[in-house]
Amino acid sequence: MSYDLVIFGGKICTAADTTFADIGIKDGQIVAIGRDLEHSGAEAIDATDKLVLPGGIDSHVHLSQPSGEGIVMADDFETGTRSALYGGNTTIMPFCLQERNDNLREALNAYHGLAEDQCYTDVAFHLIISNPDPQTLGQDLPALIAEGYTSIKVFMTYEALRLNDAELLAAFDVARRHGATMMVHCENEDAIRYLVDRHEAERRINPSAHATTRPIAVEREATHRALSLAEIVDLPIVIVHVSNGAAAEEIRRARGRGLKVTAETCPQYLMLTADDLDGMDWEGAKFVCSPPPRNAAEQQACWQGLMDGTFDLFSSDHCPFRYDSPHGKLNPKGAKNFRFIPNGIPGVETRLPILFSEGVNTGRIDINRFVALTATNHAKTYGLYPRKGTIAVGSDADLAIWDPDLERIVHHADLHDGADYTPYEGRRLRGWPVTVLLRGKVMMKDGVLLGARGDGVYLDRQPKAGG
Ligand code: DUC
Ligand code: ZN
Ligand code: ZN
Repeated sequence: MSYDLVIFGGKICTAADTTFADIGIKDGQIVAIGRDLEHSGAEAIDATDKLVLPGGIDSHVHLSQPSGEGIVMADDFETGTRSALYGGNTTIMPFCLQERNDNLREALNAYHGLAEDQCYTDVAFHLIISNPDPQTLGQDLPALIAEGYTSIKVFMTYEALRLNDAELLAAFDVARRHGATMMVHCENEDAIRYLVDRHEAERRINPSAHATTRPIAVEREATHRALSLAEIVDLPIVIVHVSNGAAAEEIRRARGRGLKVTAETCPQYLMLTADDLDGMDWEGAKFVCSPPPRNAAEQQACWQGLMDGTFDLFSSDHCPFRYDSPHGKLNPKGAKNFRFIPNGIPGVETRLPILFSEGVNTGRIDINRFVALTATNHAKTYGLYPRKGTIAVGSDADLAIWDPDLERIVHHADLHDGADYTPYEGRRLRGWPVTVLLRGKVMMKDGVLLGARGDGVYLDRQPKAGG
Protein backbone atom coordinates (compact mmCIF):
# COMPACT_ATOMS: atom_id res chain seq x y z
CA MET A 1 0.00 0.00 0.00
CA SER A 2 1.28 3.51 -0.67
CA TYR A 3 0.80 6.42 1.66
CA ASP A 4 1.08 10.18 1.42
CA LEU A 5 2.45 10.32 4.94
CA VAL A 6 3.54 7.88 7.63
CA ILE A 7 3.91 8.71 11.31
CA PHE A 8 6.27 6.17 12.78
CA GLY A 9 7.72 5.20 16.13
CA GLY A 10 5.10 6.90 18.29
CA LYS A 11 2.87 5.70 21.09
CA ILE A 12 -0.70 5.87 19.80
CA CYS A 13 -3.30 6.58 22.47
CA THR A 14 -7.02 6.48 21.91
CA ALA A 15 -9.86 6.53 24.42
CA ALA A 16 -9.63 2.74 24.51
CA ASP A 17 -6.06 1.63 23.78
CA THR A 18 -2.39 2.43 23.91
CA THR A 19 -0.23 0.87 21.17
CA PHE A 20 3.18 1.33 19.65
CA ALA A 21 2.47 1.45 15.93
CA ASP A 22 2.83 3.49 12.77
CA ILE A 23 0.00 5.36 11.07
CA GLY A 24 -0.36 5.41 7.29
CA ILE A 25 -2.26 8.37 5.83
CA LYS A 26 -3.67 8.76 2.35
CA ASP A 27 -5.99 11.45 0.99
CA GLY A 28 -6.44 12.93 4.44
CA GLN A 29 -7.59 9.74 6.08
CA ILE A 30 -5.98 7.08 8.20
CA VAL A 31 -5.67 4.02 5.98
CA ALA A 32 -3.36 1.79 8.00
CA ILE A 33 -2.21 1.30 11.57
CA GLY A 34 0.52 -1.27 11.99
CA ARG A 35 4.09 -2.16 12.77
CA ASP A 36 6.87 -0.98 10.47
CA LEU A 37 4.71 0.48 7.72
CA GLU A 38 6.67 0.92 4.52
CA HIS A 39 7.28 4.63 4.07
CA SER A 40 9.74 4.94 1.25
CA GLY A 41 8.37 7.52 -1.15
CA ALA A 42 6.06 8.97 1.45
CA GLU A 43 6.55 11.91 3.72
CA ALA A 44 7.47 10.59 7.17
CA ILE A 45 7.30 11.99 10.67
CA ASP A 46 9.37 10.43 13.42
CA ALA A 47 7.29 10.32 16.61
CA THR A 48 9.77 8.38 18.73
CA ASP A 49 9.31 9.20 22.43
CA LYS A 50 6.16 11.11 21.59
CA LEU A 51 2.46 10.42 22.03
CA VAL A 52 0.22 10.37 19.00
CA LEU A 53 -3.29 11.43 20.01
CA PRO A 54 -6.47 12.25 18.12
CA GLY A 55 -6.59 15.99 17.49
CA GLY A 56 -8.46 17.67 20.29
CA ILE A 57 -12.11 18.55 19.80
CA ASP A 58 -13.25 21.53 21.79
CA SER A 59 -17.02 21.48 21.68
CA HIS A 60 -17.53 24.68 23.66
CA VAL A 61 -16.01 27.76 22.06
CA HIS A 62 -17.37 31.25 21.41
CA LEU A 63 -16.08 33.22 18.43
CA SER A 64 -17.35 36.48 16.94
CA GLN A 65 -20.43 36.25 19.12
CA PRO A 66 -22.50 39.40 19.67
CA SER A 67 -21.97 40.27 23.32
CA GLY A 68 -23.74 43.51 24.05
CA GLU A 69 -23.53 47.08 22.86
CA GLY A 70 -19.98 48.23 22.24
CA ILE A 71 -18.49 44.87 23.21
CA VAL A 72 -16.43 42.92 20.70
CA MET A 73 -15.25 39.38 21.19
CA ALA A 74 -11.46 39.15 20.95
CA ASP A 75 -11.43 36.20 18.54
CA ASP A 76 -12.90 35.69 15.15
CA PHE A 77 -12.66 32.43 13.23
CA GLU A 78 -9.14 33.13 12.05
CA THR A 79 -7.55 33.90 15.40
CA GLY A 80 -9.74 31.52 17.38
CA THR A 81 -9.04 28.48 15.23
CA ARG A 82 -5.34 29.39 14.99
CA SER A 83 -5.12 29.46 18.76
CA ALA A 84 -7.05 26.19 18.97
CA LEU A 85 -4.64 24.57 16.53
CA TYR A 86 -1.60 25.57 18.58
CA GLY A 87 -3.31 24.03 21.56
CA GLY A 88 -3.52 20.62 19.87
CA ASN A 89 -7.06 20.89 18.49
CA THR A 90 -8.29 20.00 15.04
CA THR A 91 -12.02 20.60 15.45
CA ILE A 92 -13.86 23.22 17.45
CA MET A 93 -17.55 23.85 17.89
CA PRO A 94 -18.52 27.52 18.27
CA PHE A 95 -22.01 28.83 18.90
CA CYS A 96 -24.25 30.56 16.40
CA LEU A 97 -26.25 33.00 18.53
CA GLN A 98 -29.81 33.88 17.68
CA GLU A 99 -30.45 37.24 19.35
CA ARG A 100 -34.05 37.90 20.42
CA ASN A 101 -35.01 39.69 17.25
CA ASP A 102 -33.07 37.45 14.89
CA ASN A 103 -34.39 34.97 12.45
CA LEU A 104 -32.47 31.78 13.21
CA ARG A 105 -31.62 30.86 9.66
CA GLU A 106 -30.43 34.37 8.87
CA ALA A 107 -28.24 34.31 11.97
CA LEU A 108 -26.82 30.98 10.85
CA ASN A 109 -26.12 32.18 7.32
CA ALA A 110 -24.32 35.21 8.71
CA TYR A 111 -22.26 33.00 11.01
CA HIS A 112 -21.27 30.74 8.13
CA GLY A 113 -20.17 33.87 6.28
CA LEU A 114 -17.85 34.76 9.15
CA ALA A 115 -16.26 31.29 9.17
CA GLU A 116 -15.87 30.74 5.46
CA ASP A 117 -12.25 30.47 4.32
CA GLN A 118 -11.01 31.69 7.71
CA CYS A 119 -10.38 28.54 9.70
CA TYR A 120 -7.25 26.65 10.70
CA THR A 121 -9.27 23.81 12.26
CA ASP A 122 -12.47 22.17 11.17
CA VAL A 123 -15.61 23.61 12.71
CA ALA A 124 -19.22 22.69 13.35
CA PHE A 125 -21.78 24.99 14.95
CA HIS A 126 -24.17 24.69 17.82
CA LEU A 127 -27.28 26.90 17.66
CA ILE A 128 -28.22 29.18 20.58
CA ILE A 129 -31.96 29.74 20.76
CA SER A 130 -33.05 32.91 22.56
CA ASN A 131 -36.37 33.49 20.81
CA PRO A 132 -38.56 30.42 21.16
CA ASP A 133 -41.34 31.82 18.97
CA PRO A 134 -43.47 29.68 16.61
CA GLN A 135 -41.27 30.54 13.64
CA THR A 136 -38.15 29.34 15.45
CA LEU A 137 -39.51 26.31 17.30
CA GLY A 138 -42.15 25.29 14.81
CA GLN A 139 -40.37 25.95 11.51
CA ASP A 140 -36.72 26.91 11.50
CA LEU A 141 -35.35 24.67 14.20
CA PRO A 142 -36.91 21.42 12.94
CA ALA A 143 -35.71 22.22 9.41
CA LEU A 144 -32.18 22.99 10.61
CA ILE A 145 -32.01 19.88 12.76
CA ALA A 146 -32.98 17.87 9.68
CA GLU A 147 -30.10 19.56 7.85
CA GLY A 148 -27.65 18.37 10.50
CA TYR A 149 -27.54 21.27 12.98
CA THR A 150 -28.16 18.77 15.71
CA SER A 151 -26.97 20.57 18.84
CA ILE A 152 -28.67 23.49 20.54
CA LYS A 153 -27.80 25.57 23.58
CA VAL A 154 -30.31 27.33 25.79
CA PHE A 155 -29.69 29.69 28.69
CA MET A 156 -31.40 29.95 32.06
CA THR A 157 -29.57 33.21 32.78
CA TYR A 158 -28.94 36.57 31.06
CA GLU A 159 -32.05 38.67 30.60
CA ALA A 160 -31.53 38.88 26.84
CA LEU A 161 -31.08 35.15 26.35
CA ARG A 162 -32.83 33.24 29.11
CA LEU A 163 -35.78 30.99 28.52
CA ASN A 164 -38.36 30.57 31.25
CA ASP A 165 -39.51 27.12 32.31
CA ALA A 166 -42.37 26.97 29.81
CA GLU A 167 -40.00 28.00 27.03
CA LEU A 168 -37.40 25.48 28.13
CA LEU A 169 -40.02 22.74 28.02
CA ALA A 170 -41.10 23.81 24.55
CA ALA A 171 -37.51 23.86 23.27
CA PHE A 172 -36.76 20.51 24.91
CA ASP A 173 -39.84 19.07 23.26
CA VAL A 174 -38.64 20.13 19.81
CA ALA A 175 -35.24 18.58 20.52
CA ARG A 176 -36.88 15.33 21.60
CA ARG A 177 -39.21 15.10 18.63
CA HIS A 178 -36.59 15.98 16.04
CA GLY A 179 -33.59 14.29 17.59
CA ALA A 180 -31.29 17.13 18.65
CA THR A 181 -28.82 17.32 21.51
CA MET A 182 -29.77 20.01 24.04
CA MET A 183 -27.08 21.86 26.00
CA VAL A 184 -28.15 23.92 28.98
CA HIS A 185 -26.48 26.82 30.80
CA CYS A 186 -27.77 26.36 34.34
CA GLU A 187 -27.94 29.48 36.51
CA ASN A 188 -31.12 30.96 38.00
CA GLU A 189 -31.53 34.45 36.52
CA ASP A 190 -34.13 35.64 39.04
CA ALA A 191 -31.88 34.69 41.95
CA ILE A 192 -28.95 36.46 40.31
CA ARG A 193 -31.08 39.56 39.72
CA TYR A 194 -32.05 39.61 43.40
CA LEU A 195 -28.43 39.29 44.51
CA VAL A 196 -27.21 41.91 42.04
CA ASP A 197 -29.78 44.39 43.33
CA ARG A 198 -28.69 43.71 46.88
CA HIS A 199 -25.01 44.10 46.00
CA GLU A 200 -25.66 47.37 44.21
CA ALA A 201 -27.67 48.72 47.11
CA GLU A 202 -24.64 47.98 49.30
CA ARG A 203 -22.26 49.47 46.67
CA ARG A 204 -20.50 46.12 46.29
CA ILE A 205 -19.76 46.59 42.62
CA ASN A 206 -16.19 45.43 42.01
CA PRO A 207 -15.40 42.27 39.99
CA SER A 208 -15.50 39.97 43.01
CA ALA A 209 -19.25 40.70 43.23
CA HIS A 210 -19.60 38.63 40.07
CA ALA A 211 -18.85 35.50 42.11
CA THR A 212 -20.98 36.42 45.11
CA THR A 213 -24.00 37.21 42.95
CA ARG A 214 -23.73 33.79 41.29
CA PRO A 215 -23.14 31.46 44.25
CA ILE A 216 -23.26 27.68 44.02
CA ALA A 217 -26.96 27.55 45.00
CA VAL A 218 -27.80 29.56 41.87
CA GLU A 219 -26.16 26.93 39.68
CA ARG A 220 -27.27 23.92 41.73
CA GLU A 221 -30.94 24.94 41.67
CA ALA A 222 -30.92 25.59 37.93
CA THR A 223 -29.09 22.33 37.28
CA HIS A 224 -31.72 20.45 39.26
CA ARG A 225 -34.51 22.27 37.41
CA ALA A 226 -33.03 21.66 33.96
CA LEU A 227 -32.61 17.98 34.78
CA SER A 228 -36.16 17.76 36.09
CA LEU A 229 -37.60 19.46 33.02
CA ALA A 230 -35.59 17.11 30.79
CA GLU A 231 -36.90 14.18 32.81
CA ILE A 232 -40.48 15.40 32.30
CA VAL A 233 -39.94 15.74 28.54
CA ASP A 234 -37.89 12.51 28.42
CA LEU A 235 -34.94 14.19 26.76
CA PRO A 236 -31.25 13.34 27.17
CA ILE A 237 -29.39 16.59 27.92
CA VAL A 238 -25.93 18.08 28.21
CA ILE A 239 -25.18 20.19 31.28
CA VAL A 240 -22.37 22.52 30.25
CA HIS A 241 -19.61 24.18 32.29
CA VAL A 242 -20.32 22.59 35.68
CA SER A 243 -18.30 24.43 38.32
CA ASN A 244 -18.88 22.62 41.59
CA GLY A 245 -19.61 19.45 43.51
CA ALA A 246 -23.25 20.19 44.35
CA ALA A 247 -24.21 20.58 40.69
CA ALA A 248 -22.22 17.43 39.91
CA GLU A 249 -24.18 15.64 42.61
CA GLU A 250 -27.46 16.70 40.94
CA ILE A 251 -26.19 15.12 37.74
CA ARG A 252 -25.32 11.85 39.48
CA ARG A 253 -28.74 11.79 41.14
CA ALA A 254 -30.50 12.37 37.82
CA ARG A 255 -28.52 9.55 36.26
CA GLY A 256 -29.55 7.41 39.22
CA ARG A 257 -33.17 8.08 38.23
CA GLY A 258 -32.38 6.84 34.74
CA LEU A 259 -31.95 10.15 32.93
CA LYS A 260 -29.34 10.30 30.19
CA VAL A 261 -27.10 13.23 31.11
CA THR A 262 -23.84 14.27 29.52
CA ALA A 263 -21.80 16.61 31.71
CA GLU A 264 -19.02 19.04 30.96
CA THR A 265 -16.49 20.89 33.06
CA CYS A 266 -13.75 23.33 32.06
CA PRO A 267 -10.17 24.31 32.98
CA GLN A 268 -11.23 27.41 34.93
CA TYR A 269 -12.99 25.25 37.51
CA LEU A 270 -9.77 23.33 38.15
CA MET A 271 -7.30 26.21 38.04
CA LEU A 272 -9.03 29.38 39.26
CA THR A 273 -10.96 30.40 42.36
CA ALA A 274 -13.24 33.28 43.27
CA ASP A 275 -10.21 34.88 44.97
CA ASP A 276 -8.84 35.58 41.50
CA LEU A 277 -11.72 38.01 40.98
CA ASP A 278 -10.41 40.07 43.89
CA GLY A 279 -7.42 41.44 41.97
CA MET A 280 -6.09 44.96 42.42
CA ASP A 281 -7.03 47.70 39.97
CA TRP A 282 -9.98 45.80 38.52
CA GLU A 283 -7.63 42.97 37.44
CA GLY A 284 -10.27 40.60 38.73
CA ALA A 285 -12.25 41.40 35.59
CA LYS A 286 -9.86 39.08 33.75
CA PHE A 287 -11.43 36.13 35.55
CA VAL A 288 -15.10 37.05 35.21
CA CYS A 289 -16.89 34.11 33.62
CA SER A 290 -20.13 32.28 34.28
CA PRO A 291 -20.53 30.20 36.28
CA PRO A 292 -17.72 31.81 38.29
CA PRO A 293 -14.69 29.95 39.61
CA ARG A 294 -15.33 28.68 43.16
CA ASN A 295 -12.81 27.52 45.80
CA ALA A 296 -10.21 24.82 46.38
CA ALA A 297 -12.76 22.29 47.64
CA GLU A 298 -14.89 22.73 44.53
CA GLN A 299 -11.80 22.40 42.35
CA GLN A 300 -11.24 19.03 44.01
CA ALA A 301 -14.88 18.10 43.40
CA CYS A 302 -14.41 18.88 39.70
CA TRP A 303 -11.26 16.76 39.59
CA GLN A 304 -13.17 13.98 41.31
CA GLY A 305 -15.87 14.25 38.65
CA LEU A 306 -13.28 13.98 35.89
CA MET A 307 -11.78 10.91 37.55
CA ASP A 308 -14.99 9.08 38.44
CA GLY A 309 -16.91 9.55 35.21
CA THR A 310 -19.34 12.24 36.34
CA PHE A 311 -17.92 14.44 33.58
CA ASP A 312 -17.81 13.22 30.01
CA LEU A 313 -16.51 16.39 28.40
CA PHE A 314 -13.66 18.74 29.19
CA SER A 315 -14.08 21.91 27.11
CA SER A 316 -12.53 25.34 27.24
CA ASP A 317 -15.63 27.55 27.14
CA HIS A 318 -13.26 29.90 25.33
CA CYS A 319 -15.12 33.21 25.37
CA PRO A 320 -12.43 35.84 24.93
CA PHE A 321 -12.58 39.56 25.60
CA ARG A 322 -9.61 41.86 25.71
CA TYR A 323 -8.92 43.19 29.18
CA ASP A 324 -7.50 46.62 28.47
CA SER A 325 -10.00 47.69 25.85
CA PRO A 326 -13.10 49.87 25.71
CA HIS A 327 -14.68 46.98 23.79
CA GLY A 328 -13.71 44.36 26.35
CA LYS A 329 -13.56 43.89 30.09
CA LEU A 330 -12.70 47.53 30.78
CA ASN A 331 -15.47 49.02 28.69
CA PRO A 332 -16.65 52.36 30.09
CA LYS A 333 -19.40 50.80 32.21
CA GLY A 334 -17.54 47.56 32.99
CA ALA A 335 -14.63 49.52 34.43
CA LYS A 336 -17.00 50.90 37.07
CA ASN A 337 -19.47 48.12 37.82
CA PHE A 338 -19.06 44.34 37.62
CA ARG A 339 -22.52 43.99 36.03
CA PHE A 340 -21.17 45.36 32.78
CA ILE A 341 -17.99 43.27 32.57
CA PRO A 342 -18.51 40.85 29.69
CA ASN A 343 -18.63 37.26 30.93
CA GLY A 344 -16.03 34.89 29.59
CA ILE A 345 -12.34 34.10 29.49
CA PRO A 346 -9.93 32.83 26.85
CA GLY A 347 -8.66 29.23 27.04
CA VAL A 348 -8.89 27.29 23.78
CA GLU A 349 -5.10 27.00 23.52
CA THR A 350 -4.42 26.09 27.14
CA ARG A 351 -7.26 23.56 27.68
CA LEU A 352 -5.33 20.48 26.63
CA PRO A 353 -1.95 21.34 28.19
CA ILE A 354 -3.73 22.11 31.48
CA LEU A 355 -5.49 18.76 31.61
CA PHE A 356 -2.39 16.93 30.43
CA SER A 357 -0.09 18.59 32.93
CA GLU A 358 -2.42 18.65 35.92
CA GLY A 359 -4.37 15.49 35.11
CA VAL A 360 -2.19 13.00 33.25
CA ASN A 361 1.24 14.02 34.49
CA THR A 362 0.03 14.06 38.09
CA GLY A 363 -1.58 10.62 37.72
CA ARG A 364 -5.13 11.80 38.37
CA ILE A 365 -6.33 10.43 35.02
CA ASP A 366 -4.69 8.17 32.49
CA ILE A 367 -3.94 9.12 28.92
CA ASN A 368 -6.90 7.16 27.54
CA ARG A 369 -9.31 9.05 29.76
CA PHE A 370 -7.59 12.25 28.66
CA VAL A 371 -8.37 11.38 25.04
CA ALA A 372 -11.97 10.50 25.89
CA LEU A 373 -12.50 13.77 27.78
CA THR A 374 -10.88 15.99 25.18
CA ALA A 375 -11.75 14.40 21.83
CA THR A 376 -13.65 11.12 21.58
CA ASN A 377 -16.59 11.97 23.82
CA HIS A 378 -17.07 15.31 22.05
CA ALA A 379 -17.24 13.55 18.68
CA LYS A 380 -19.68 10.98 20.03
CA THR A 381 -21.89 13.52 21.79
CA TYR A 382 -22.18 15.84 18.81
CA GLY A 383 -22.40 13.45 15.87
CA LEU A 384 -18.85 13.62 14.53
CA TYR A 385 -17.71 10.11 15.45
CA PRO A 386 -15.97 8.06 14.01
CA ARG A 387 -14.91 10.57 11.37
CA LYS A 388 -13.43 12.62 14.20
CA GLY A 389 -12.24 11.94 17.73
CA THR A 390 -10.26 8.75 17.36
CA ILE A 391 -7.38 7.07 15.58
CA ALA A 392 -8.82 4.35 13.41
CA VAL A 393 -8.71 3.21 9.81
CA GLY A 394 -11.23 5.34 7.94
CA SER A 395 -11.11 8.28 10.35
CA ASP A 396 -9.82 11.67 9.29
CA ALA A 397 -6.09 11.97 9.92
CA ASP A 398 -6.55 14.65 12.58
CA LEU A 399 -3.64 14.02 14.89
CA ALA A 400 -1.68 15.78 17.58
CA ILE A 401 1.81 14.62 18.41
CA TRP A 402 2.64 15.42 22.01
CA ASP A 403 5.89 15.74 23.90
CA PRO A 404 4.76 14.57 27.33
CA ASP A 405 7.80 16.05 29.06
CA LEU A 406 8.05 19.44 27.40
CA GLU A 407 7.76 22.10 30.08
CA ARG A 408 6.63 25.60 29.36
CA ILE A 409 5.52 28.52 31.42
CA VAL A 410 2.33 30.01 30.07
CA HIS A 411 2.74 33.58 28.84
CA HIS A 412 0.11 35.30 26.80
CA ALA A 413 2.85 36.59 24.50
CA ASP A 414 3.41 32.99 23.38
CA LEU A 415 -0.25 32.23 22.70
CA HIS A 416 -2.08 32.83 19.44
CA ASP A 417 -5.51 34.19 20.32
CA GLY A 418 -6.78 37.72 19.92
CA ALA A 419 -7.05 38.55 23.61
CA ASP A 420 -4.44 40.53 25.54
CA TYR A 421 -4.05 38.21 28.53
CA THR A 422 -4.40 34.65 29.70
CA PRO A 423 -5.94 33.78 33.07
CA TYR A 424 -3.11 31.23 33.43
CA GLU A 425 -0.17 33.64 33.05
CA GLY A 426 2.92 32.25 34.77
CA ARG A 427 1.64 28.69 35.25
CA ARG A 428 4.20 26.00 34.57
CA LEU A 429 2.72 23.17 32.50
CA ARG A 430 4.40 19.92 31.44
CA GLY A 431 3.21 18.22 28.26
CA TRP A 432 2.49 20.15 25.04
CA PRO A 433 1.49 19.33 21.48
CA VAL A 434 4.45 19.77 19.11
CA THR A 435 2.94 18.79 15.77
CA VAL A 436 -0.68 18.98 14.65
CA LEU A 437 -2.13 17.46 11.48
CA LEU A 438 -5.51 18.28 10.00
CA ARG A 439 -6.80 15.67 7.56
CA GLY A 440 -3.21 14.59 6.91
CA LYS A 441 -1.77 18.06 6.43
CA VAL A 442 0.87 19.24 8.88
CA MET A 443 -0.61 22.48 10.17
CA MET A 444 1.77 23.28 13.01
CA LYS A 445 5.21 21.90 13.78
CA ASP A 446 7.49 22.98 16.59
CA GLY A 447 5.61 26.23 16.95
CA VAL A 448 5.69 27.07 13.25
CA LEU A 449 2.39 27.57 11.48
CA LEU A 450 2.48 25.54 8.25
CA GLY A 451 -1.23 25.41 7.51
CA ALA A 452 -3.14 28.12 5.74
CA ARG A 453 -6.21 30.07 6.73
CA GLY A 454 -9.06 28.23 5.05
CA ASP A 455 -7.59 24.75 5.48
CA GLY A 456 -10.26 24.14 8.11
CA VAL A 457 -13.72 23.38 6.76
CA TYR A 458 -17.27 23.30 8.05
CA LEU A 459 -18.28 19.77 9.08
CA ASP A 460 -21.74 18.78 7.96
CA ARG A 461 -23.43 16.42 10.37
CA GLN A 462 -26.16 13.91 9.78
CA PRO A 463 -29.49 14.16 11.54
CA LYS A 464 -29.75 11.49 14.19
CA ALA A 465 -31.43 8.25 13.21
CA GLY A 466 -35.03 8.32 14.37
CA GLY A 467 -34.98 12.12 14.72
N1 DUC B 1 -21.73 30.95 29.11
C1 DUC B 1 -20.90 30.35 28.33
O1 DUC B 1 -21.14 29.23 27.95
N2 DUC B 1 -19.79 30.96 27.95
C2 DUC B 1 -19.43 32.22 28.36
C3 DUC B 1 -20.39 32.94 29.12
C4 DUC B 1 -21.54 32.16 29.55
O2 DUC B 1 -22.34 32.59 30.31
ZN1 ZN C 1 -22.99 29.14 29.20
ZN1 ZN D 1 -19.73 29.07 26.76
